[in-house]
Amino acid sequence: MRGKFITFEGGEGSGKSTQARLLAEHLRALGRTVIETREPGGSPFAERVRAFILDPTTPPHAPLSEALLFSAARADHVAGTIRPALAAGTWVVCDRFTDSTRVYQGAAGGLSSDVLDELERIVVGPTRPDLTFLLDLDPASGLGRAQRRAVATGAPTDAYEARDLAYHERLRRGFLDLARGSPGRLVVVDAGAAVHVIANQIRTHLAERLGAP
Ligand code: Z5A
Repeated sequence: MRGKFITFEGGEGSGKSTQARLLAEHLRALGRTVIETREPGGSPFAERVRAFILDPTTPPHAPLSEALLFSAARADHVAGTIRPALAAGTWVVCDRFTDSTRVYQGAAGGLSSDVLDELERIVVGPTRPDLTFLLDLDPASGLGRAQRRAVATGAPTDAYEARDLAYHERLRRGFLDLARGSPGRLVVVDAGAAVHVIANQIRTHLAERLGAP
């Protein structure tokens, strides 16, 4: 039986990686085989593209160029990692997917939905998420979390984190608009709550939407 494909979306520091990891651990404890993956990235080629995209020294480029780079990474990730795993009955938990392109390059970058529809048709085809958790958080809090983590780990700020608050507000509105358009797939979760509270809400939503895992 095909595995389930679950994605996490949201702005910077909203806790996607934390919740993706906790959900994967929960599913494994219930006996599921699970892979955790991410975008951009998730395959050797896509990880190389990720390094290029997020490198602060990469020269500025147009939203279309950016969407094509994310799509090049995604094509390899879907074909080489996600599809084979799902076909083998493995559940796939992915940190960001096509909704991020819709919001970062579409809602915030200005690319039309026609272009994004076509890219998804070519790159993703029928491999769509069964369920997506949108971790919704006030951008100032999310950026604060990301900055505290950067100070603690010494990691450099990436090109997206460095953009102003108005840009991050646009991203938040873009994600919430997507959620309104796909209520059957996209579940909005209040990411301002404590980590374990959010994790419990996600498990409850998962069981309601997909049945007992
Ligand atoms: N991008 C794009 O433009 N188009 C696309 O198609 C795709 C992506 C796929 C990838 O960066 C960038 O690529 C991304 C969009 C763009 N923009 N940026 N930046 P990334 O993968 O490096 O970064 P990210 O996806 O934004 O992840 P993040 O900043 O690491 O945030 P997160 O995964 O949502 O959060 P976290 O790592 O789980 O938590 C952040 C910190 O907050 C950490 O210290 C946690 O311990 C803490 N945390 C987590 N949850 C909580 C709660 N509930 N309370 C308090 N503190 C918490």
